[in-house]
Amino acid sequence: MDQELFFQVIIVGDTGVGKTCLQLRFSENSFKEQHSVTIGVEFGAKNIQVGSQTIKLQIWDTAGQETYRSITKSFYQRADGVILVYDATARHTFENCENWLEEIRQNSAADVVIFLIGNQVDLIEKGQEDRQVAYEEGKLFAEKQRLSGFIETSAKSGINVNEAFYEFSKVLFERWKERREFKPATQPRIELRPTVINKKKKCCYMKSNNLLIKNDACTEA
Ligand SMILES: Nc1nc2c(ncn2[C@@H]2O[C@H](COP(=O)(O)OP(=O)(O)O)[C@@H](O)[C@H]2O)c(=O)[nH]1
Ligand SMILES: [Mg+2]
Repeated sequence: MDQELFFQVIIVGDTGVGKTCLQLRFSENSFKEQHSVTIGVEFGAKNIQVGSQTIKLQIWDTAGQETYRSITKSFYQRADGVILVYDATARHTFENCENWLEEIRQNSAADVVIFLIGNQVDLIEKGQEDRQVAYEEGKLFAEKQRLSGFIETSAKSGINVNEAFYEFSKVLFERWKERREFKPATQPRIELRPTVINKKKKCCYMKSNNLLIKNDACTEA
């Protein structure tokens, strides 16, 4: 049997878009009507089967600090994947996705897998007038930003939630396989050394405004 693979995933996005509910729907298949601000670090985990491969996804929920630049760097650094969520019935949460992406890219690993989710689409089924972000807009944004996937979900009804996490796991698995195949057997060692300028004869250089500059008047070889 294949070894179990373990991936850490974080969910980010504006407050109230349904991050905690998506995490709960996925890991416990439950839904909370009452909004409670997530305090501290919460996570849920679940196994997903991709072919013969078992993948354990551990989903970390934002700790009630859903403003840009307030989530700690370590939160991003340990993530194999990031799920960026907006509420399809609240346009400003979609517009903020650009800021979120900037923050994700500044703080995460270069090859982190990023998925975009437009949540709360159960509200739209009742009447399209509640929709504030077209499906095509979400899709176009994900394509332009070269994200690994886009899907619309409802944490309340459960629409597409398992599908979203399944697709996400597939991409994480593919990325893991690519990394394993292309990793050289022995990593080339690149050592960075500070430039040693003071090894030169002292008279060749002089100090000006705290800068060490070449002294053209120096006659020493
Ligand atoms: N109708 C509907 N309400 C949702 C959905 N997801 C979350 N909510 C509600 O939106 C509010 C915020 O959800 P929460 O998961 O706490 O948002 P978070 O701040 O992003 O973690 C709660 O009152 C939820 O019941 C959804 O898919 N559909
Ligand atoms: Mg929350």
